Amino acid sequence: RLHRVCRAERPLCTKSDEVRLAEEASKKYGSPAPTIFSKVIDKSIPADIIYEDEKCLAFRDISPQAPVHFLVIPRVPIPGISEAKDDDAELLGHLLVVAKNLAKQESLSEGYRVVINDGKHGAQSVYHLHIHVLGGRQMKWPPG
Ligand code: TR5
Repeated sequence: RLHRVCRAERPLCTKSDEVRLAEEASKKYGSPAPTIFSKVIDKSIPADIIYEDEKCLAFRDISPQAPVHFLVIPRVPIPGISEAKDDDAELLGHLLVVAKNLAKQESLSEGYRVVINDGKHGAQSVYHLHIHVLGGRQMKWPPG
């Protein structure tokens, strides 16, 4: 499985690395209000984490809207896709690659839906960028 335990196994991903990431993020994005996902990242609240690496982590949605429903989030607290910078292209690409690798790992061979909600009209509720991956049932179009 792709699941890797950050602190235990990856010397790159130390506490000071997290502090450095936070400093870089605050230079780039200001200081966005911390969300519940910051607590998932720092493990101060439990989550069903299915994957993590130095740039991102993925965990199961607490209120699944499909038999498989997980979120992929960057470690840096970008509030939403509309606030990502053009030079985040590599990170954004990485999140998508992780999403599709995990979809395969979750056996979503019949297909799946990838969603990013943004802002009020997008019905975003947590202002830490996240990619939803939903699968295991037939999706409909258009979404509500
Ligand atoms: O509405 P948007 O696109 O912002 O999606 C936010 C998603 O975060 C929703 O699907 C929620 O169900 C999900 N969510 C909210 C919390 C949470 C979570 N997923 C996993 N773990 C969670 N914890 C611990 N706490 C939440 N408040």
